[in-house]
Amino acid sequence: MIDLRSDTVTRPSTGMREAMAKADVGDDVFGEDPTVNRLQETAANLLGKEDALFTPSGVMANQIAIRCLTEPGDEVIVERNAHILNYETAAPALISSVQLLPVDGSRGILGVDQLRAALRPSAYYMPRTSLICLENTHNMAGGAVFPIEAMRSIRSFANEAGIRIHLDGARLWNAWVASGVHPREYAAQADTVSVCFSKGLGAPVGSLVAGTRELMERARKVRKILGGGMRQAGILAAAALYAMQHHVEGLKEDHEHARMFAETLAREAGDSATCEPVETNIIIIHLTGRARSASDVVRQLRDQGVLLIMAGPRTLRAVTHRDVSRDEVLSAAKLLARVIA
Ligand code: TLP
Repeated sequence: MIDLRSDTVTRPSTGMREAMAKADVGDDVFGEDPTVNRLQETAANLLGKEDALFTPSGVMANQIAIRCLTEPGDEVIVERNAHILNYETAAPALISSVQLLPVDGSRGILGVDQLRAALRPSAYYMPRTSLICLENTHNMAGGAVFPIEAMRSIRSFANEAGIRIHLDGARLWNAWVASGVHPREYAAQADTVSVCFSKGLGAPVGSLVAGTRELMERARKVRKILGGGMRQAGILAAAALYAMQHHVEGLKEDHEHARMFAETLAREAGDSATCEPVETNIIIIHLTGRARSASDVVRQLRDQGVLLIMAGPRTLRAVTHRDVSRDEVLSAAKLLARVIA
């Protein structure tokens, strides 16, 4: 099978498994796992934040941040196709008792004028806007990189308006590799930032949220409430450390493969499909010809050994990652072109 459903499907590399096996561990609920502590320090330092907290998933990292940056009854501005709005099972309502206000972005990118228009005036009968969530890279916008200048403008608007910012940086590594802008620069535009080690970087489990020491103290408590207090988690933290040290550079190749996938599809499928511009490792494909529904295409491709996911009734998503080769990516694109042409 050529599995392009997500960059989460990768298996730990041999070096990563060795690092996991050798990890020094302790009970992290007591704060005594040396490898978890090392990961949190290393990541906080990379992200230019005072502290960081290891979490089992990206959803938990995002939800902890939202809980720490809002009060019940607040409103949180999100981009309409954001992961937090669409794929986190209404967790902000369940966990933080907040309401999400979706705003249409352009390839996931929000402008200051839009945010200003979405900001609630201060009135007792209205929700209080307290947080903006951004996503970089933006998953459903096709791995789009949020330009650092746009983030800086949002940051200064938010500062003036007294609103805080959370950055869902599940794929901040991809943004770094594609743009050359250091994660510290992106993270500086937000109060909290989440990153994932299990997407693209090949770790089996693990994400992290970073921010001030004070926020991370609250975050530790929220993680415990959510059942995310882990014990000898150093085995997982070792994979995350290994991923940061050894697997970031390889993302360049994933990006290259994604571009080649889109080019091959454009060449072979003619006007049966169009792709969103490819900036990183995600390809969003719109069926534009006579091709049936995206679900039919997914089924037919599966029968021929290629896995993609549906991203809409006539939209598909393919994601390149370290466990698929250039040849596999190219043959998947050719097969897709045959199926839809
Ligand atoms: N995204 C997954 C699916 O849930 C769609 C994927 O295959 O892309 N933020 C962003 C931007 C994400 O893309 C994801 C995962 C998460 C957060 C959540 O991470 P996990 O799955 O570790 O909770």
